[in-house]
Amino acid sequence: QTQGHNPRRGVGTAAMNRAILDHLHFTMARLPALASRNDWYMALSHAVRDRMLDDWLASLHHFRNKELKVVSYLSAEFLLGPHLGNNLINTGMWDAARDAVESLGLTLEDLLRQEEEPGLGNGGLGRLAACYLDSLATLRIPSIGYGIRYEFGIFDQLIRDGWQVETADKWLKFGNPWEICRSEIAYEVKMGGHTEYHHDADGRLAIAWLPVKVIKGVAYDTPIAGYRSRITGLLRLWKSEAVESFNFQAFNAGEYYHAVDEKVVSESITKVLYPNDEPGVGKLLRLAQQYFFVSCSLQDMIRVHLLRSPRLEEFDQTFAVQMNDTHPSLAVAELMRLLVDEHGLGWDAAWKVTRSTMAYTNHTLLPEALEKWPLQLFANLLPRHLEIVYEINRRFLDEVSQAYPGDQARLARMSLIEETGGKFVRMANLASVGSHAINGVAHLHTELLKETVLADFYQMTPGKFCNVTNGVTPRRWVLLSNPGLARLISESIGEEWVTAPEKLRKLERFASDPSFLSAWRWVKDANKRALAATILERTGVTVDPESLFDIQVKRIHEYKRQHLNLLHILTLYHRIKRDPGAQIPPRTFIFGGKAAPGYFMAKLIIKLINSVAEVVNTDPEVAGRLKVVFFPDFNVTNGQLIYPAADLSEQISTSGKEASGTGNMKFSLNGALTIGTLDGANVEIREEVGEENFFLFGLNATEVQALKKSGYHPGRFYEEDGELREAIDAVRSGLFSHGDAGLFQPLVDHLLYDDEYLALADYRSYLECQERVSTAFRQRELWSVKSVLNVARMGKFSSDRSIREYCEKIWKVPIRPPFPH
Ligand code: 26R
Repeated sequence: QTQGHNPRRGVGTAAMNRAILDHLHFTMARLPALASRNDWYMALSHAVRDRMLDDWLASLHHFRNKELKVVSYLSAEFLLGPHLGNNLINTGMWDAARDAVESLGLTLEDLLRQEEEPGLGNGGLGRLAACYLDSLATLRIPSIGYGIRYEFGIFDQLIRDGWQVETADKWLKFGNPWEICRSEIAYEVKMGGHTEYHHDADGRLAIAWLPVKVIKGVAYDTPIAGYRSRITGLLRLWKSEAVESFNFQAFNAGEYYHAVDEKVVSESITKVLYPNDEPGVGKLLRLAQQYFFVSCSLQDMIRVHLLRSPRLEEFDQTFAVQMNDTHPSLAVAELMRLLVDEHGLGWDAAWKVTRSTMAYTNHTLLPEALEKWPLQLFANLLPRHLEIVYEINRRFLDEVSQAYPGDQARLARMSLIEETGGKFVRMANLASVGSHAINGVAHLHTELLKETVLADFYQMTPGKFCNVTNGVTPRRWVLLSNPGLARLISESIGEEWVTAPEKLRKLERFASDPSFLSAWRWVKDANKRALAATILERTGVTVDPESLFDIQVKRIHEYKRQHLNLLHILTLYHRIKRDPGAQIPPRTFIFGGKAAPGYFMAKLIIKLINSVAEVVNTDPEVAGRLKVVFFPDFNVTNGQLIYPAADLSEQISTSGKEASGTGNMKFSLNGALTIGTLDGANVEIREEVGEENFFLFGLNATEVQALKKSGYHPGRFYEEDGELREAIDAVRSGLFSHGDAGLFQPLVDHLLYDDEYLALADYRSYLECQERVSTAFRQRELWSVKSVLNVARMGKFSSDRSIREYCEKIWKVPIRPPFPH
């Protein structure tokens, strides 16, 4: 080691160069000449991580500071995306790292591509949690994200013969340089068995839970860099292990194999993320996952609290706990158990502090997605928690009947236990009763929540309800993913927008500056060319970067209506075939998204997209005019390439079904215009960017409800609209399935006889709106003006704003002044 140079510190190019070589040697044990790309990636990442440690260790100290309340974000999912690029951006080490890497004869781009992203989430909910961690650290709020260290995250999607094929996501295969295993931070989690009551020496009633199984949870910590904030947040994920209670006295071969079996079962708890983002029948392993991570997290919080104060009645002054949907809602019962059974608090004191600690965010109105666990399954895994749930329920229903005497129906609806045909524990009710605050994730969503799924709770305790509209981090979703746009913006209005996105408004002035507009257009075109190159590489399809890039990327779901998008494509296809002179600007339709492996209709939609693509892309009569692409394996990494390249963002869910959406924000923040319904955050996006800069179509939520109530007959729309009939008939005829008319029959039947999500009802309105899009795209300069105005007016949708609102309305955590630069 060169004298005076500490390879662990120093952020200049030369220091980084030495640090990378140092890690290649001492951490990876490789000679430069023999190093693989992964070796270099690991060496660089370790060098970057070293440089985050001073701030991190200082930040961890905040947990012991009595003056600071810590935000604890409980989430079964964190869809982080790759760390390296983000950490380089947030710490300000990008340029030094790039130059250091180049001085070693490598490129940073290449090393960035080496990282397997941690895909520890399904979609919106998990990605939101990741954006919130970024904002918490940036805003210098002491925080911990608690979750599960899945050994396999969301599956990788392959497309074979047009069908989705799932493969295991082996993200840890080459090692994870960002996590630190803290073997000494570990907790035991009990499962199964039964409870016993006895009187202790003082004659007090004592409760013992005698489990059949005890599992150990070990903490794996990942630092989360704030943007130039000198604060590094903590993501603490739990891995399950067998407890080391091997009985060597009774050792024999049988015992040995039994012990190894135990290890396998214990480790299976955190093996794999459930890929459903729709209802699943109660799966024991999923309930075990939820309980496991909630219990480890709360035990950890109690340990931290006791470092500050012996009084657990003051737990709510140490932590504000946010439950990300109902997946962590067992926290209500588990905190009660820990306080009452393990720490000797009385019920009333424990309940008071539990309630004032907990808050619950709801992320879906789909009734079938509301979690409920079969009572028997719950009882078998968590016998003590069921007793606690019953006691919470008994006291709660007393309050309800006092407030609404004689209202049996209401009592049945609000009960934590569903008893109509099979018994279930209702997790949304548990979360609502156990929280002091309940929030939806967009204005419309919160209103509907109050009118529908949580109406009874709203009527009883309206003051608990509030809205916090979602947001996304401009660091990952502009600065990192769209450096060209970020540079253009910063050159024009300065850099403050990165942490103060309301400053983006200053761009409005440039919307009338022709040279700015052409630079803007140039950036978008470069992004489109980059996407086109990757599309060619991954799918073999050549697309024209001059064409309108019309993109829908998100989980595949009937309520999101990818099939409505398809009906538009089919109609354009027929129009061009019928009238080759039709004035239709060239479009490239790009889809991406995963289907839950057990969701047949979603998988059939993927097959149909690919089948339509095959026909359209090879038909000489539409050559140069229409292209259809299914971009495989949509994830955070691919999103970073796709959002910046969009001209048009498809946000076309049935109004009232999409709680918020966050992809809608990413597109618009990157200069795409939106075609969308009045659903979720689309409503607020349109309000912000101005109705003249947003393509609105379709029924609104009230009209949707009314149409359903009056009896919806999709067949009538089919019969009365010739173009719609033509599109559906083409699918039915086998045109896209090599003559196999049966292949898409289930999808067609679903549309004609059920169409739960009103695709046919919105078809004509959607088509007319798409014509307005086409017309607008022909006036390219005007389109660019709208694009600039979209970006200029998207400041509200920074996750920094969302986090500030959580601090004020829910967590009661002071907002600290911005870090002085
Ligand atoms: C019950 C279980 C199988 C389950 C149901 C639903 C698991 C996961 C989900 C996914 C839901 C909760 C989800 O991801 N919701 C999305 O949350 C985003 C962030 O708030 C919203 O933007 C998006 O509209 C919403 O669908």
